[in-house]
Amino acid sequence: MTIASNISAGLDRVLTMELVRVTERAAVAAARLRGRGDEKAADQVAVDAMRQELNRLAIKGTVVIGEGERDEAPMLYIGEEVGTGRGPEVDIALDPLEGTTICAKNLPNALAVVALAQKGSLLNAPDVYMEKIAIGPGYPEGTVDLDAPPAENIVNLAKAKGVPVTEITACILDRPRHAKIIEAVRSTGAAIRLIGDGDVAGVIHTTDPDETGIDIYMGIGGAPEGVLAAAALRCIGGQMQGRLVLDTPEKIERAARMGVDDPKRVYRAEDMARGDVLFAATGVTDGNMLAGVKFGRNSITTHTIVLRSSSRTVREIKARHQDLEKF
Ligand code: VTB
Repeated sequence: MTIASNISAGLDRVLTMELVRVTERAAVAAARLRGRGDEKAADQVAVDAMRQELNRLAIKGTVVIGEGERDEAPMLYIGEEVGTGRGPEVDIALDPLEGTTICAKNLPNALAVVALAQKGSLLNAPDVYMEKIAIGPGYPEGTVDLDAPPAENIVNLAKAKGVPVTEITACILDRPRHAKIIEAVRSTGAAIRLIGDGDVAGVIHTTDPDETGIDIYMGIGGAPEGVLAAAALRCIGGQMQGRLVLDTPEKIERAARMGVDDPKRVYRAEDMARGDVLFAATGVTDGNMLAGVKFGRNSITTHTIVLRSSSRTVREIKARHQDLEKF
């Protein structure tokens, strides 16, 4: 298949498996620094490892969601070109260590994450906040709405799920800015799982409530994390809405430079990650969906989820790595 026909037919299937190596390597590097209280060091090794693996892929890739803007991030900055340069032109969203604090404290759900899409199909979100709401697959369109009161969303979700409100659990970042949402959700009788960080995992967890215990994600988190979560939801199914928090002229201007012409726009998952999307996440610390990296005497075990939007395939890959020199 030629590169041109690859693009028109979607992304090369082989890339799905190649992407697994990218997050595996980043996760193993970060996991070596779990629980050491050093966020920066854990992030740095994950970035190095992810960049090395990305540069092995047969793609002409551009980082659109990365470690920051060029002047503030020496590696995997927005606009950095990655890959061998021979292959399809793709956009990449990444977070080599989503949940640096979680990793430093060795708490659940730190992930290494990457999403890949055809060029021009990922929202180029500035590093600002995003209001988010997400639920898993199987609910009628419009079951929840970013602009509806939080209590109403919870009640509508319970109805759509066919359970009492008390059986609904919302995942919310534990931040003072969420005091009102937390109060409103609790007033319905629903439960809340307050998380310290890691809202990419929080959103993904809504796709499998039986496994994770999470039905809905609500609240304000990072916009780059929002695009990554949207990419995952595009592949698994589910509904998500997000709106950039552009509360100063400077942020509006910065977003405009990145192509955001309507600062108040509500993006659905399919607006943030369009077309054929691949997504991979490897557990760094043990989590509700993915096990963390395990270091054995003669092997290292990783647990990865790898997804593709066009086929909606959800693959879980538990890998035992025995060539330890590579890590
Ligand atoms: C969330 C969380 C991330 O940033 O997006 C959060 O998922 C939002 O920012 O893991 P604040 O910490 O300022 O609330 C992280 O915590 C870090 O990127």
